Amino acid sequence: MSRIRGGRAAALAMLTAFTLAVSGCASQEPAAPTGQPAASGGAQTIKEGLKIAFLPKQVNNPYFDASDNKGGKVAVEEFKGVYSQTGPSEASPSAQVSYINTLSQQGTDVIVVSANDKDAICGALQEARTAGAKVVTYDSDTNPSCRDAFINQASAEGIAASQIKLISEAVGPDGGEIAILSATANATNQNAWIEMMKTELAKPENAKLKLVDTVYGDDDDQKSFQETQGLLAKHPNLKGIISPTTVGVAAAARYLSTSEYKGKVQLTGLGTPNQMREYVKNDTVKSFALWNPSDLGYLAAYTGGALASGMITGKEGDKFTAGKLGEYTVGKDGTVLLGDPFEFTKDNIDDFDF
Ligand code: RAM
Repeated sequence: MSRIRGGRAAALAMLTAFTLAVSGCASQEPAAPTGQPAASGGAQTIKEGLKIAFLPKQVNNPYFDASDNKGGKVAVEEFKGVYSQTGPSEASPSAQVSYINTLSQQGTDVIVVSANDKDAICGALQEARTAGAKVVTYDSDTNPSCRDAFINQASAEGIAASQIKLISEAVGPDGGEIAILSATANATNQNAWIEMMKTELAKPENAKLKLVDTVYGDDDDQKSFQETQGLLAKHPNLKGIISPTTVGVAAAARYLSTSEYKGKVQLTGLGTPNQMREYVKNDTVKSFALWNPSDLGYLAAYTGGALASGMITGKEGDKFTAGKLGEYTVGKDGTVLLGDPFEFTKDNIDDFDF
């Protein structure tokens, strides 16, 4: 967990700290030249010309713009592949199936996907793999049997501990009722984080916080806004809301900022600095967290390139170099861990632009 807080640190130190925080398990040694594998068997470099397609939960979400169009694209260009992003405009469970089928028919070498549902897209992904594609999940995993590797932004335990710590600090020592505003009800990442938050809340140090409701805004701005309104009407004693989705936390902040609850009901979650800046500055939100989404997309692209080039197979212990991020080792169940979440406050938010 990043303990780094802004305020006294100079902007440069903060950016360096953030880079280190999001690099997590990357080694501190200088990165090998682009596309060079770590010492292991198999191919030595990422093949040129690989078709690598990103399929986010939804397009037009600033979080996925950063992960895909800022991170993934840069990586694919570094190893001279062909980058694309495609996907549904709404984050619903089966909306991604037809996109997977099309990508497979187009002979895509690597499909990089954030799953709206861990099972609903499995059949389509298996067909794509049979047709020769490698599948990398990032952000939100599928069932592990349906993909070659999963790029995890941060551990579920780390994310949950950070979210509970932030709401606990915001609400204060008396604690009280809290609620969660999530994304879609089937999202693998959200459900893992919610389960871990319940585990955190069961710890004695969090005994004064009581989770009274969990609602779903479906990563839709309007629905998230209305669900926030509904929560406040239904729970007059609510002291805090956690929204571990960039869409949800921005919509909840917008609602709170002009309501009678501003400053009385606390809000934290996982947000992008550009979407949350206004609400941190006007004191609707004290702090929130996230990782660097463009590093997540960058790492996912390099992992896909290494898989499609035969440099790794996705088994535990496989090592590869992800360009500027350095060396990574595949962990249990084909998971590659990016790093720790980072906390944003009024003191450091202007150091970031994504
Ligand atoms: C939203 C999505 C995504 C999640 C981020 C924090 O953009 O729900 O899956 O990781 O928020």
